Amino acid sequence: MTIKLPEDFFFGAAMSGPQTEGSYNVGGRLRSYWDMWSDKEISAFHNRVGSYVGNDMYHHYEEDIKLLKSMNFKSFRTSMQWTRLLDKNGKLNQEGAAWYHKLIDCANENGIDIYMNMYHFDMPEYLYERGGWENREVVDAYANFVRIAMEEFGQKVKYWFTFNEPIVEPEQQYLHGVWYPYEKNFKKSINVQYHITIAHCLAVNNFRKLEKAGKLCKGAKIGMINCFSPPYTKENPSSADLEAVKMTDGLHNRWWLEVVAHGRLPQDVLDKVQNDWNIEIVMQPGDQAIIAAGKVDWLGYNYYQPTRVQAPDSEFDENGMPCIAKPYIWPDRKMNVYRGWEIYPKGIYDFGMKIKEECPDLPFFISENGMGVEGEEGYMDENGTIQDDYRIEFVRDHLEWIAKSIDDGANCLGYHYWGAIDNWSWANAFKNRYGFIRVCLDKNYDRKEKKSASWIREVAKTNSFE
Ligand code: BGP
Repeated sequence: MTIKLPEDFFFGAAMSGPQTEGSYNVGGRLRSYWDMWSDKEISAFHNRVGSYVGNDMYHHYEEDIKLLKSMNFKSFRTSMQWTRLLDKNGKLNQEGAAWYHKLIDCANENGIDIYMNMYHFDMPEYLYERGGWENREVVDAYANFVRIAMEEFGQKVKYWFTFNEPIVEPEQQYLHGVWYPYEKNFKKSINVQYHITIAHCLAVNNFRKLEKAGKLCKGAKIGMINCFSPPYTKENPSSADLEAVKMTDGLHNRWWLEVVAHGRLPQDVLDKVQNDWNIEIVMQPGDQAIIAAGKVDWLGYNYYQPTRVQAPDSEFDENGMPCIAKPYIWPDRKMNVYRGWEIYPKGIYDFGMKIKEECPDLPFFISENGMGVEGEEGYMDENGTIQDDYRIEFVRDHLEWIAKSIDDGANCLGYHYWGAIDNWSWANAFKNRYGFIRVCLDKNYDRKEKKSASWIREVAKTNSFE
């Protein structure tokens, strides 16, 4: 059966500055949190490959843009590294700006829209040392960074995004203890989440001011990108299971949806945190008005896996921290064993319908979806092409559910595949490859198409697939 997507539905690629650019110490680039962590503890990174090289896009950008164009992609999301664009005084670093001008010009010349995201987990080291997102002054520093970037590139970048996955740093660094500094402290995590929220809203406000002053392209848009995941629980749940679903959804999903669609924070979540758990979120006078200005023009929705939860064993842990939920293992789940993530394409539909219900006026697009696989060399044929049928199946199945969500009224405008060109994946480094394009680490970061590249090329050309 042929499945058709709307004619104006767009395909594109998602990547980020810190995972692709490399050239970490040229052109006045400052050190980032990732450079710091790599230096402190290289053994935390797969095969001891730290943050330094990305996929060498700094040198390959012209070839990369042409590759994206050849796959009939209309757009490319990357992020501007704060560490490359500004110096330590918060002023423009001309050499860094010059590289971004080259990248953006090249995309524009090739008819590829740049979707410019302003933050992808990459705090400058000197600001991290001042407390990072725990420090409200860093929030202002971020707003300054965004303003300078929009002033510099506002005439040539149409689509701006404030954050990628703003939930990830609070959780990975301060709640689950997975990323440096490995803390498990809900109070810190929720306050970092709050500060990032304020940072987002200030950035939107800067965008609106510049837009009003005629400093941006005609039709410019501002958005936020987040990893949304529909929370599910077991069959025949108890009321405690349902409460676990509600709070998981509240903290991960609704928190951001309410800010970007309605300019407010979810009151039930604030009540739970501040009244039931007695945890202070440090707010300043005037914050409510700042948050009211956080509404965006559209939303990027990253989807990889569903969240399955059930009631926690107790309400608080041994350190007095609230327990929100504990994982529920669905007996029928199908896993991507390399990443440890469940593959559940219907989840992309379920959350699309949730956006439709809860934020009916907010258009969105799938801003990340993809499959990372370890040991892809094992799938290489005699011509050196990776036969990645598993990736074709993964994308196809998700596109089918996206098509259904559009049929059922979701305002989903397009699809960006994550890691269209293999890139560096944080602590996993180059363990799992996501790309339609392979990056040959042993051959100067050469690019080579995988089987999936010709498949997606056809899909993006015709907006249809079998
Ligand atoms: C998203 C991030 C990306 C990317 C992707 C794949 O959460 O926005 O930066 O890394 O996940 O995850 P990973 O690289 O950890 O396999």
